[in-house]
Amino acid sequence: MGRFDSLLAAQNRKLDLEGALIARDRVGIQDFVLLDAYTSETAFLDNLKKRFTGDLIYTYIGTLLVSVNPYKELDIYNKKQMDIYMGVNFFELPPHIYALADNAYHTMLSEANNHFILISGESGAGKTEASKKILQYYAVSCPSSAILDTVRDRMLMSNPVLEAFGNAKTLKNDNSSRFGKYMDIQFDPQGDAVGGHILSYLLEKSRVVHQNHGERNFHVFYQLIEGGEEDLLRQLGLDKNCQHYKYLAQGEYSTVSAINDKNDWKTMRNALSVIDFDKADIEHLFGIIASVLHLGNVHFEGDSKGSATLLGHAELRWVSKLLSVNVQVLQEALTFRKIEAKTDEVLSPFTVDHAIYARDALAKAIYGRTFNWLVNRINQSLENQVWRPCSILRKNVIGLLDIYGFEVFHVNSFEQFCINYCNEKLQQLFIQLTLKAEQEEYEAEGIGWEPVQFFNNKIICDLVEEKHRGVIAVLDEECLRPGDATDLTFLGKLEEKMGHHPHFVTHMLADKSTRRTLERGDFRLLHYAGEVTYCVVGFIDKNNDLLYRNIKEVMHHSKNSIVRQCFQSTESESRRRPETVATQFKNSLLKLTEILMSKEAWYVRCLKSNDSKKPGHFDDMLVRHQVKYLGLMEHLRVRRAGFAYRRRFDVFLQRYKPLCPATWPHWRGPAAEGVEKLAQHLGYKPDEYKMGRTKIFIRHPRTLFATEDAYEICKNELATKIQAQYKGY
Ligand code: AOV
Ligand code: MG
Repeated sequence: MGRFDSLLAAQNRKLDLEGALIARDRVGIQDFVLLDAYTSETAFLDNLKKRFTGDLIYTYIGTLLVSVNPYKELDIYNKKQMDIYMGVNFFELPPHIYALADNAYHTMLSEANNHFILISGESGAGKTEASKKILQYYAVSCPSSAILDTVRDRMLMSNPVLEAFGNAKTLKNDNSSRFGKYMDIQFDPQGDAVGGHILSYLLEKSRVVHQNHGERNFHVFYQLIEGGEEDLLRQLGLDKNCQHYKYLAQGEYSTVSAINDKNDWKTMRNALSVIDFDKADIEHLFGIIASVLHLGNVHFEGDSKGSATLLGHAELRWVSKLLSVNVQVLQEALTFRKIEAKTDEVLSPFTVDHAIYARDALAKAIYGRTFNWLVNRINQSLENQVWRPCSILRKNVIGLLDIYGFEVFHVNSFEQFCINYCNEKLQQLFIQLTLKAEQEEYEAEGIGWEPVQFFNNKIICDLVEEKHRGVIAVLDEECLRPGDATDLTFLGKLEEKMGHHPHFVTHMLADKSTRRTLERGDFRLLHYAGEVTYCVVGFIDKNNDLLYRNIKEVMHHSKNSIVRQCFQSTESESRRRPETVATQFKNSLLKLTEILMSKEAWYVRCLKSNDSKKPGHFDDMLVRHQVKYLGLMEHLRVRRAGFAYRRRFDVFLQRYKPLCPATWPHWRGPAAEGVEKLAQHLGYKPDEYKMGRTKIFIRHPRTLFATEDAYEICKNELATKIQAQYKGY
């Protein structure tokens, strides 16, 4: 038995030692790569279901983690489990989100590079839960000290705060993320978590003023009403009944059995203190939340000329008190529009509809901007506060991406269009980094390869975002066109331009069978994850997101410091038209893609087990559909035929050359030949590895782990030898 074989045997013994855990995992196969009938979708689903039924929600495809939402608490997320997974190689234990987190962490440390974990899946599939588990793992398992504890606690506590302000109950998910979140966790070279930074993406702020039946506004409103202390509510002019507030009562669903607003309020309040919000910050923040509720109850009526006048003054007085703005000026801004004439400014009265529009626009703007302020404020508190000599050294990061998942409702609007476009982009990134790049590398390296066919959704991304031609460009053109642009003229332009695109359908172009379900005023996109019919009503307004200038001016003079920061003066004076919402979003996604492309990727693909949130129920059709559109079968085929590990010849040789007398201490020939000598000496079997043009490719991780173990032993032996030599002198 060669040295390598004995190491493999040792490795296997180690696996047996973990017998208890492995035995639990003997349900199904824990890595799809090892599945015999690996090309069969049915076998794939059988394995997934078998494991799910045994409460094993995680399965690997190589290093990709598939997770199926169990809709019940499993006893697998605790300190004991974290300890088991710490520092252990990927395939030595049953699949777990901790294993993925741990391997990303250790690779980051040993290779001193940046990583990100892309968590994807449709709405309610378990992305946010997964991202929280990963963050908890780092918080508990990374080395710690008093100062670092503070950073760690703040990172953890940023979650309840952002969820309170950015999550809401939808028909798909009781705790649905209504914003996108990318969080960098920064580590110093010793592996301590020293800081963090959050980027947030397009909050669905229309929810502040409107919710569909069965849905809720953002959690924080209900938390304040249900959990707020009597004194506080009195100061804010609120009473303890959500039904009294128009912005909360429309969805007719203020209580949800799975949510305890009272407890969540306590958690959120405590989190704000941990993140170091001072008394004034907190007072101003709650003042803003309450002012939005009061604003929703501000009503108007038409006078004899049809101009809007205020119906009752009490609500507006509360708004002006809480936002610290002059009540008359605010009233004027909500009922008149300031028009600039040649030398003068003229006030033109609003109709009731216009006044309601201005009121809602103000509520959305205050809330949306406060959310961005909150993210900035949290970022300040997560800034690296540790100063030690090594803090000026390079830091590495692990980025966590948790964004709103693909969603289809009965009626889909501009928000779903943005959310689904975002998912389309992430799918494109996944395809580029895995299916496409992987296969291109085999080709470039001259590794014999049977190409795997896959659906490339670039065609849909282009349909949405292409310059001058995409849906966003057409929408922007209509938004910026002076004159009579409406949602319907926008639709007309789409029909004209998108005409015969294979992923675009309109009422005009739909054949008879689809026209029945496609109303006038709708267009349909055939997304990678399924078709979605969008209703154009509101597209122009939401994309423009205009706020009247006099309202901005009022807010700019607020004495509430948060409001003032949110409405800077330069903006109210600026005459340049800001970028539209869709274009800003498109650009922010472009930047995100660049950030991610510069890092090494890890993937968690979350699947929704059923549509009714039923614990332990596995809906075959629903899961099959997700497996299909997420491209899991294609990924498996590439993984299965491919190689788990690759390294440049020179890098591989440099690390492992002590393992072979022919390459140690010096190898003077070409690196490729040295690697070949090494591989032969270590007893790699011919089908286990391939020599490319510049890299060695190794099929199974286990081969590499054994090599790595051999290297560790060898390094220790060498160190002992050198020490002994020194002693001899
Ligand atoms: P999402 O983030 O993917 O949807 P969540 O992570 O919020 O979905 O999960 C939805 C719900 O499923 C949670 O509130 C839990 O009740 C349950 N759940 C998810 N993962 C687990 C798990 N590992 N163990 C137990 N229960 C779980 V969205 O934000 O809507 O796209 O936009
Ligand atoms: Mg979420």
